[in-house]
Amino acid sequence: MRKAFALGAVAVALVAGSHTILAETAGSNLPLATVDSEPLLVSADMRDGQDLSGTWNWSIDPYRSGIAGFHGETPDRGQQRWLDIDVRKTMAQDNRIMFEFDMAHAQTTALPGSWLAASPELRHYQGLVWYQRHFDAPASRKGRYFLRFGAANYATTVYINGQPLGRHEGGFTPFAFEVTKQLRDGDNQITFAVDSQASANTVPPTVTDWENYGGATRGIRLVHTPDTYVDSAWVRLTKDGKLAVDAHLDGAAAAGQAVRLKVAGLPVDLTGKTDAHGDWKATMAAPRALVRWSPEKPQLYDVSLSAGEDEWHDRVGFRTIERKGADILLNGKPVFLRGISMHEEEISPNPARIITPDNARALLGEIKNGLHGNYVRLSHYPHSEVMTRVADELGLLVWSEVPVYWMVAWENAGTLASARNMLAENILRDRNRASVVIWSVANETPVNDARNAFLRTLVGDVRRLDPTRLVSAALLVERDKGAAVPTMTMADPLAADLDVLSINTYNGWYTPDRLAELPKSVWNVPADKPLVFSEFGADAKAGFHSATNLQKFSEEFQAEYYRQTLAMADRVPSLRGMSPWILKDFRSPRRQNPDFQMGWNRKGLISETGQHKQAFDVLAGYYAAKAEGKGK
Ligand code: GCB
Repeated sequence: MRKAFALGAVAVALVAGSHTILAETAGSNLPLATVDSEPLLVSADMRDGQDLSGTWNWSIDPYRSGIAGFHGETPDRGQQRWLDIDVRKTMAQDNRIMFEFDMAHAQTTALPGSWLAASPELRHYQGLVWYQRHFDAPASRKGRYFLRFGAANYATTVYINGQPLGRHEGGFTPFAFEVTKQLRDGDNQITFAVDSQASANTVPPTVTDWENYGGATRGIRLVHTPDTYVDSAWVRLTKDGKLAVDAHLDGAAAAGQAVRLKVAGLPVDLTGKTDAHGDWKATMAAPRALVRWSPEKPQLYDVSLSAGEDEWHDRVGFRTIERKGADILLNGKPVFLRGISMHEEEISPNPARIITPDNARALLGEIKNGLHGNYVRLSHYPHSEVMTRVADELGLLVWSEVPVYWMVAWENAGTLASARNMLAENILRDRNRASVVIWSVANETPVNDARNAFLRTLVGDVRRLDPTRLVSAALLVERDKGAAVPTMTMADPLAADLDVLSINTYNGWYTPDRLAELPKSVWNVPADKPLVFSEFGADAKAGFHSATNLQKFSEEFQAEYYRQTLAMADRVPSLRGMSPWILKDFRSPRRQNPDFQMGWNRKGLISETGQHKQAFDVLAGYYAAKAEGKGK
């Protein structure tokens, strides 16, 4: 299938990369789904389909016996979990046959959701897990059917009715396989293996500061389309005030197809014909009546694109975002990003990365209504499409990121291909979300030539796939050891390639600086670009108090840290926003102080169960004043 944005090089490098082993399951030798080969099904959540959430059988496979035999060969039949057979019956009928699995009688769990919370013995399991379920195919089928995974962490191999479909790498972006030919009347069986094990070459690699939630963490659906359908569509407002559409059709009637774009409630009726490749691009002057999307008025429109038998739908907000000097302009006006960072983890004592619309609203509602925010950094990887839809709905600007985090294998071609593919999958999924204003390509990566080249390739991809948004990356700064006051300098050559400069700072938490000294900090940064503090924060255990000596981990320390850091921020002339670390306490196995952490990073302004800490009110007060135009 030809894609208008083809990243041909990605597929080639990914296949090559699989021999260098990104994920352990890479050895399975099945075709790898990439943006070049897979159906994109943009806005698939708005299409007809069958939800395959619910009860699935599961079975662990720590030695990956279903992927390869113990000499690396194809696994023998006794280990092939995906076989479409009745294990008990087959063994009872012929005593020469033996299977070391029986998926149909294995224990069950509900998907989507990470296996870490499915059973106590899986709490710290990293490796391969098999899942299987049966479902009835729709009766009297016509058109095309696709098996679409919202995301599965990290490497996934999928089978239907005993036949392999392919595999996918990357834990946070959607992928799909066409199953039109494989579906059969009545009962169908889906099996998939998902391997959460990171390696030095995966993105992210093994060492992070968050829980590695293995498994199918987002929805699985059987999506239905007509024979020829709109595989990708992007509808937007351009900086010069036009409505623009780019679409790509897939199917026998894709070329020379009549297409028509409508926007409910607006005088928009744009017609045209696809070219020989099934592509259509068109623009028109934006109607005067168009209400621009903004955090204050998150106006969304029902957009439809009809093409032959297909009608593609989405709910789209129209706005512009630009950089002008050190300013970020939303709809032509300077905006200050009143934000906070967030992991994809629901409010719960035992989260499993289940992002329902209600869970997303609970989290984002704390930012919008509780903190008086207008912005969220969805760190450190693409979050669920449910989250960006709710951000559109509530009116929160979004920083969207790929997990190029800390120490990535910069020299590995497969790693670069993998990062490029997940970046492309993320952008292509969310280009229609008005909320998303910044694509970030990395977090806290040490400067070196290989890293600079790697990140510049990603920046180039963003500019090609979506020149309408801003590009950033959270950069490291150098601290002047001899200076009397905290003095930091941005010496990263990547700064020249970015629209928004971004710094994470933990002075006063990881450094012995006294909090009262923080406001005197000096930041040497280029003055002609907007700066955001993409992180700052301090741990506090909800309910632990230390009012007199402000001990670390107390709510009082965290609150004072915020007061002083915000006072520091007020003195940085090019500062245009911030996303302190972090909205909610989150699981992190590297955090094991028994009094305060026990596997949780406690930098949340709310606890894992939603309890507000004192610093929440400090930030809420600061943002309320900013929103009223009182702050600087
Ligand atoms: C950082 C990282 C973030 C960590 C945070 C911390 O700089 O970007 O992923 O969780 O610091 O808590 O140390």
